[in-house]
Amino acid sequence: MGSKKSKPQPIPDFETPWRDIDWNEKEDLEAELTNIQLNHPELRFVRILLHGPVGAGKSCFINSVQSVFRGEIKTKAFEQANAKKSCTKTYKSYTITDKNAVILPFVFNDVMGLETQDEDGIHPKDIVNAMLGHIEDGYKFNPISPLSDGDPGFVREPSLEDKVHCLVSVVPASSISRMETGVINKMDNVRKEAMNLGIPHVVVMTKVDDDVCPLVNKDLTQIYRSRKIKEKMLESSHRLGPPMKCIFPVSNYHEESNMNNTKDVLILTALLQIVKSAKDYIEEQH
Ligand SMILES: Nc1nc2c(ncn2[C@@H]2O[C@H](COP(=O)(O)OP(=O)(O)OP(=O)(O)O)[C@@H](O)[C@H]2O)c(=O)[nH]1
Ligand SMILES: [Mg+2]
Repeated sequence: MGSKKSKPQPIPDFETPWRDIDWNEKEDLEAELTNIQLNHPELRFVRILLHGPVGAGKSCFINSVQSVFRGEIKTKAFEQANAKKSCTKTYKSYTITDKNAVILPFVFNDVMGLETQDEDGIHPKDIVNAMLGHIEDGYKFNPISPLSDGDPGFVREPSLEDKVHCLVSVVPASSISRMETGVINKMDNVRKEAMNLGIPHVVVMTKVDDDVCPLVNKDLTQIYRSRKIKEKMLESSHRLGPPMKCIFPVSNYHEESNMNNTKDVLILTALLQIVKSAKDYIEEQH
């Protein structure tokens, strides 16, 4: 009689959340972000640069942040479903406003997505140019040749406000495992440049709602009980470099027409860490 092989049981999710999160603190997070004081005469805002693979949800994250602060769905930056090539082609700054149309003390820069092939997607040197504040708003990226001194669109003497104060890598939870080595290597080079410049680096892990974990698909508040999501965060940490405490899972507003408190809290938690890191960087530098 052959012994029956028992099927491997899936590892259960965590009994209690492994990261503390208070789903009632949306207003507190919003207030803290709205009232951030930069204490620097040359700065009205911190500049946050988003980069990552094509279709990761960079533009959607900007739109999601704007939606949270306006309390309704906004689509400032163009997004595209199933884009083969990057939908974002130009360098653009996005200010964020509150319900009274007051400009908040953080600005996002959206860039073209990274691709494995060198002739497609943003040139990694242009991400470094952006970090250094050398790229003029509205510049159309050229994947073949990065911007250099003397080219139209090159800002020779960037101000402190033109420079980037926090680098954010945006990666989808649903495809971090499948991300090509070519793209990972390019992201790694950008991270090294940021580290040389002392610029903080945070990862926003998007698409946690996209069939990654049945528990989270059903109820987003269970995100820090989900073993699968933690695995994806660990994988993001290993593949991209930053420690777990710098990885923030979010579910962007991508299909819904109503606001959702859980999404808001996750987005605001990520944003607060980004803005605080940017502020620390400015204080250390000047
Ligand atoms: N399910 C889900 N879909 C998302 C999420 N974030 C973005 N999307 C969708 O993913 C697609 C690509 O999003 P974009 O914001 O255009 O991605 P991008 O990183 O700006 O891409 P490029 O500009 O083309 O490099 C769009 O259809 C978004 O609505 C998310 O958190 N969950
Ligand atoms: Mg985009």
